[in-house]
Amino acid sequence: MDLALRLGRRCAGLTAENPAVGCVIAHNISGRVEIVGRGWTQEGGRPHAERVALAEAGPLAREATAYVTLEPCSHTGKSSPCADALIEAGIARVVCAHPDPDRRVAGRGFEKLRSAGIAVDVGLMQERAHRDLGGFLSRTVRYRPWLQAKMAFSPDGMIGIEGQGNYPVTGALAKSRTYALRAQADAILVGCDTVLIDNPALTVRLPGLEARSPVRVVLDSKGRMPLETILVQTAENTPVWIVTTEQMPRDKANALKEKGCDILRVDATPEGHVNLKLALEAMAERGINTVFAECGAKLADEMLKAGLVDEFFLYQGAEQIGPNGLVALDGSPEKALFSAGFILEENCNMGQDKLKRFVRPQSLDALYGD
Ligand code: AOF
Ligand code: ZN
Repeated sequence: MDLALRLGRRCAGLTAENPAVGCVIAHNISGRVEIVGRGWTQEGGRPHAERVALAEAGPLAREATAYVTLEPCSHTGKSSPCADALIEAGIARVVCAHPDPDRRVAGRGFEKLRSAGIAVDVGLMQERAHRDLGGFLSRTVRYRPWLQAKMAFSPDGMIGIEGQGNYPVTGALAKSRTYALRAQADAILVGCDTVLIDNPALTVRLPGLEARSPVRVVLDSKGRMPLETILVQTAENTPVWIVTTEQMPRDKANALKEKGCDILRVDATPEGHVNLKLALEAMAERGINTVFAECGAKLADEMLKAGLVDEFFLYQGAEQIGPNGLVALDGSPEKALFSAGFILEENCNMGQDKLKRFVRPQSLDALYGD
């Protein structure tokens, strides 16, 4: 199952709206356990993991055990059910980490297998599967994506210097880690202020992973997004969605569409901002499971206050910025996170910098549904 989970992670960020599932088929050949098939959900979500593993195992799947990170599907969607494929291949036992809450499956996968005489065990390494499949579970159970937020702070609680654009709070290793996180998400999210100040590309610039840049989403309530930005200029290559409100003028929306951007309109808050919850729901409707938000001060504050952040990547640079710096989260991000109910889950050094990863246990619990 550990291997199946790792195989599943290979396609994180490539399968939405489908989950990134892993599958290992192991055969007991004269007392020696041998792996005869390995599979993971393919790019775009199909074929499913089980099909890939079964294809590799061929006739050796007969009497073998299949380890799958998610309940095999039982519905005829864009392909026939994986449960049927496992039965037809003669699998003797299925060990599964996590049930599938998708209404079309929801236990029927296990039922199908059991009524064909297959032994089914559920729950092995479930907690890890719960995290790995968090995005899919979140969209399926909560109708919104799993929201990861990222911010970089100096030791004195600043995120940059006014008027100095993209201020390098952290170094090269932190940047690589951010690229990797971008690659594993289904969408990157920023506020329009970040675009106006930094003019970012928001792509994955790691050797060999350039093609894994997910859709880039900008929250732009009033339609301030300039046409000359890198994002708009590259929208034909890597998609750009602009989430806005009725306040974006029609001609501005048309000009952005002409450049290849998609416009999603949602209701505004009484203050005239994009309603964040509705923005996330609109993204989920388009099949986005996991969102990686690269926050400026305003977006971080609003998202935390709305209780929408599930996981927080807090980068800490080595150098003080001093009294002229831009303060965010009152200059005490950890305090803000702890008081919002987050716990510290990972703490590592990246050269001179530190990365602390926080999660909200409440968010993980919510993925089980009612
Ligand atoms: C599996 N193995 O590798 C994945 C599964 O639209 P379809 O037909 O591809 O079905 C999508 C649903 O199938 C999805 O919502 C989830 O319930 C399940 N995904 N199931 O057996 C896999 N990716
Ligand atoms: Zn399937």
